[in-house]
Amino acid sequence: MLTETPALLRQRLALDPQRPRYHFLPPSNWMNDPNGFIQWQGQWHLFYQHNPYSPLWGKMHWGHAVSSDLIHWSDLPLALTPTIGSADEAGCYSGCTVDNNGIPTIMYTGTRGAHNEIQTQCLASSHDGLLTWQKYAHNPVLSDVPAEAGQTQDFRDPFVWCEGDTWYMLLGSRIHNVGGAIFLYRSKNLIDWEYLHPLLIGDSKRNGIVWECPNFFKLADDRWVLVVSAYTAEHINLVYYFVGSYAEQRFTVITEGILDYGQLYAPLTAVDDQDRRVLIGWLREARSNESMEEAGWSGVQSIPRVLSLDPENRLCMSPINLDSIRGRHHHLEAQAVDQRIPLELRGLALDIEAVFEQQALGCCGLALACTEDGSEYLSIFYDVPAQRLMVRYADQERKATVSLAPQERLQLRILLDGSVAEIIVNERISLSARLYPSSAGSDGVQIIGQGAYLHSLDIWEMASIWG
Ligand code: DQQ
Repeated sequence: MLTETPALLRQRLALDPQRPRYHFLPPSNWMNDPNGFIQWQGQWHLFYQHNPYSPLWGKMHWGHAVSSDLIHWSDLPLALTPTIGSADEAGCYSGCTVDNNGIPTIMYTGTRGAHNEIQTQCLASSHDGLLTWQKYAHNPVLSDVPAEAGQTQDFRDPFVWCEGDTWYMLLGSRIHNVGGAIFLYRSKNLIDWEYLHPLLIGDSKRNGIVWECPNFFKLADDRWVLVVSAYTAEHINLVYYFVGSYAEQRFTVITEGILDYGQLYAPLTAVDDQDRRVLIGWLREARSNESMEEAGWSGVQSIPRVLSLDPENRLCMSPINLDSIRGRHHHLEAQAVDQRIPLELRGLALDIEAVFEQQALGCCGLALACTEDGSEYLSIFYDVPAQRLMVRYADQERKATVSLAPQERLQLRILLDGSVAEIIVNERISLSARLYPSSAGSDGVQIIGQGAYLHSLDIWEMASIWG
């Protein structure tokens, strides 16, 4: 049987106007969490949760792609595949890659059971530059959920880092009847793990019933950040961050916030050779299984973002430099906005920087992916008196409070790409939306607002990263 190469698959699916062209996604089929994100000898390796056989979630494999600039990616063969009769026979769930004395080493969760209910921690290493992976012969290296978790099967997504000669590992979990929990372990060899204590425990009424995909890192001299993806019974899953101090393996929270108010989930971070902490996250679909099957693909990764903290300990994010794929540039000078202003430019692959003055009673924003008849559009709207961002598409609405300081301008950065709109406001509030334009002609751009004043608008038409 002849099978299409990844390049041919990409070419065929590129005709779909909903399919992003400058965000990473696999040649076809399902993708969710980023995994094992690491810069290794100058090259970025991105692994990802992947069902290579269907555009729906299924038996999890690790897909693999490599990049030198975090923008253009090349597909590599699958890195991890479930092995029948082993700890990962039902799936290779999320995890990370570490540098174990020069040997690239993956820690991941292997699952067994009809519902992936047996979750244990496994190890694999590579001896050919991260191309092929050998699973440790005595997997799993950790099986028992801490007793204080109570009746819990959720025990997954190892995040590992090194301090001196000691490895530390976090696992996402829950405490029965309490909320999400992150458990802390340590080891001298990545194989024998000693449980220490919970790094943080959540509250099911406030921030989810299970915490998944932890990340923990130092972001300023004396500030550490914990990121957790919170799974709720109602599937309104959100990513939370906590900023605090960390000493003697204890984390004391000072501030907390929501990392994304929309579809970004299960992000993973890595530090690069310039000491930047870079985050990439899964942009979940917001369409039916039938539509995903028809499309033949599902799941997109965000554009990587560089993280920092502001003086108020809020997590700030700025997309990596995209100059190399920015094409034709459009610029609009300052002007008052009291009605819709349609622009001549059209497009579904745009990088937008809009800056508005904060007028006392005004509201302002942009409508994208608009049809001529006004029946379809994505509106991104800031209500100054309410200090609230509202993002609407079809019957979906998402909101986020964006408190501006007096005189502070509203800065909207929007990465529009087919069915993706990553929206970052004043570098500190993120709301990632999904939209499903019905044709390539649903691509109008309008400035919207009343009593508003546009300070500047810059829009770049974006090139495809696939050539
Ligand atoms: N996705 C993986 C799990 C993780 C979840 C399974 C988060 O490891 O907890 O595909 O989206």
